[in-house]
Order: sequence, then C-alpha cells, then structure tokens
Amino acid sequence: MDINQQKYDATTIQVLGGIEAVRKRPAMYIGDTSILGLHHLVYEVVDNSIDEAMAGFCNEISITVHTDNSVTVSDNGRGIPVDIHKTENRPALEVIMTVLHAGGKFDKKAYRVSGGLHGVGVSVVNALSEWLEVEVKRDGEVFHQRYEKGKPVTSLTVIGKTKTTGTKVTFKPDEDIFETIEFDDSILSGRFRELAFLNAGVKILFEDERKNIKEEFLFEGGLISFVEYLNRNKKVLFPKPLYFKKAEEDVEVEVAVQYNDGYNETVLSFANNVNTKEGGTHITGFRGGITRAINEYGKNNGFLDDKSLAGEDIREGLVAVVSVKLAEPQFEGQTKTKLGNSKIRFLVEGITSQQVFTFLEENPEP
Ligand code: 0RA
Repeated sequence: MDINQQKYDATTIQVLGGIEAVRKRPAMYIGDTSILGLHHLVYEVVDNSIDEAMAGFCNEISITVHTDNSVTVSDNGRGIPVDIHKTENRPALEVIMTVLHAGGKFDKKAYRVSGGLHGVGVSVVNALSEWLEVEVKRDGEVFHQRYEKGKPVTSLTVIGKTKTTGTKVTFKPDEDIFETIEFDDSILSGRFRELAFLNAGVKILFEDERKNIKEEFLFEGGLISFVEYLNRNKKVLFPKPLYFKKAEEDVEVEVAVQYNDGYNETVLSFANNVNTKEGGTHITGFRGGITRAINEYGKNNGFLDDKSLAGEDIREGLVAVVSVKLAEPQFEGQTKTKLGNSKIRFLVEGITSQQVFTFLEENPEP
C-alpha cells in the first residue's frame, strides 16, 4: 500500500458517519451556514456539470431557482452512472449521492478541485437539503430517486424512456441548517457569467422564477471575451487582447491581456475555475513574466537605455485574466483563495514572458 492510499484511508475513516457528520458540523464542509454557504450548495452541484463539460461531454448547463428557493441544475452530459456499485452493492448514483467522497472517477478527475470550499461532493449538498431529487437520462432510460436530509426515501426507479443523456438535480436547502435559504440572483448570475467566460463554448442558462429573470451566458471567445467585457467602457490601447493557452507538465495556463488608457489595474486570477482573490503563485509568475518581457524588449530596442521598469510601471491600465488548471491545487490564505503550488510560478512566468515578448516583436509600438 502506497502513501497516498494510506492517506486516503485515513480520510475515509474521518468521514465515517457520513450524513450525520455533515449535518452536525456543516461549516466544516461548506465554510459556514450563512448566505455564503447557501450559495456554495449551488456551486457544488454546478461544478459537477462543469467538470463534465471540461471532460468534453457536455455543452449546456441550466440553473433554475424556484419560488420555494429550491434549485434545479441540469446538464446534457453523459449522466451519472446508475449501474450497481461493486462493493456497496447499490446503484453508483445512490452511492455518489449519499457517501462522502464517494464515486471513484467522480472525485479523482484530473481537474477536480480538492481544497477550499469546492469539491466537497454532491453528497454534502444532499445531506444539507430538506429534500433532493435526481433524474438521470442514460442508456435510453430516465432514472429517478428522491432523498430527504440526505437519506434515500425511494429506490432508484425507471420513470420513462429517452433518446438523450444528462443529469438533473433539484434540491431544497434545509431551513434547519441555514440562517437563510433566500438565494441572491445577482450573486448567482455573476458566478455563472464568470463560469461561462472561463469555459468557452459552454452555454449556461440561468432562470429565477421568483423574479422572472432569464439569462443566457455563452462566450465562444472565453477569456478574450472576459477581458473585452472588463474593458467594455474603456478606451483600449490595442484592439485585440493578447491571448495564449499553453499546457506544460500537466498544467494548463490560459491568459488574456489588454491595456486601456486608464490608471487602474484589473487582474483576475483563477485556479480550476476558483476565483483566487488572494492571488498566489500563478499571479506572481504572470507579473514577473510581463515585467521581464517588457524590459527585455525595451532594452533590445533602445527604449529603456539601461533603466529597467519595475512591477508597478507595468500596472497602469493593465486588464488581464489568468486561469490555470492543475491536478492538485493547494489553496492557502485567510479565505483559501490563494494558490500555493510553487512550481506554477516559474511555469507561468516562463510562458508569459515568452508570449508577451513575441507579441511585442510582432506588434511594434506605433
Ligand atoms: C462519472 C462518470 C460518468 C459521468 C459522471 C461522473 C457525471 C457526473 C455528473 C454530475 C453532474 N453531471 C454529471 N455528469 C456526468 C460517466 C461515465 C461513463 O458514461 O462512462
């Protein structure tokens, strides 16, 4: 047995007691039971569909808030597997919905976020819901199961036939757990727009039946569209954002940059779709890379005559989005929104300096 296996076993022991443990100490799993924790329930379910999209099997996700504050998240992915789980001896779907950290592939996906508040698993959402219903379309059939406070109250049943595939989860947050179950449509809408920018080509539909709000987010341009959106009311210094996406050593680095004529700086960063508000190694690498490229280009072309620009000189008017995807992100800091993986810094710095340098050579200053 290797070290990782041992670690996994220790974790498994810790989560014994499952549903009851989650209901007793919900904050351990979702941060807190305020409106923030409440919204994490939705993000957790949506993240699963985003993972399915990132794996290339899904291009449409829809989220609906109903009048009783229950929420439906549905996607057109492959559908959660319903076959009998070998050791648990019940459908994989039921295992995923009721056992912490269950699901095999489900939580071992390369880009699955393992730290912070995300990636706790849909079983946590189930445990903290007054009720939850799941519908899976797979293998020509529509499957359904209902749970209350995390426990199955029906068995997995075939309720119809279908020619499509997908997963639909509807849950009502438990009022005994949360301070409030009133969702905030603008918080949700903002996050879904962001997710659509970060995942080019994935259509995200958001509907709030309490307010008759219906929105559709789909950005074929991904991060390029994101930067254009951030600069929408600004005069930009060059028409098309500098954009690059590179995969090195199992890490995907994606960046879009465009300067405007203002003095402020807007640099947003993400690791596995999590907004790293406290920054981290990807941001340090990005800043280092831009600074290095501008200095090198300036010196080679006699713009800087032996002076060099410091980090702050490159900030005025800088608008950028940096998104990295990696297998085992380490989230640190006060709010667990600071990326800690040290190898990311030099990886991002190298790629950024090379790309920015080439951009400057191909787009000489007018
Ligand atoms: C594991 C395996 C397979 C699908 C999924 C997970 C899956 C999970 C979710 C959660 C929300 N939407 C989802 N869509 C898919 C499929 C494995 C196979 O078909 O071979």
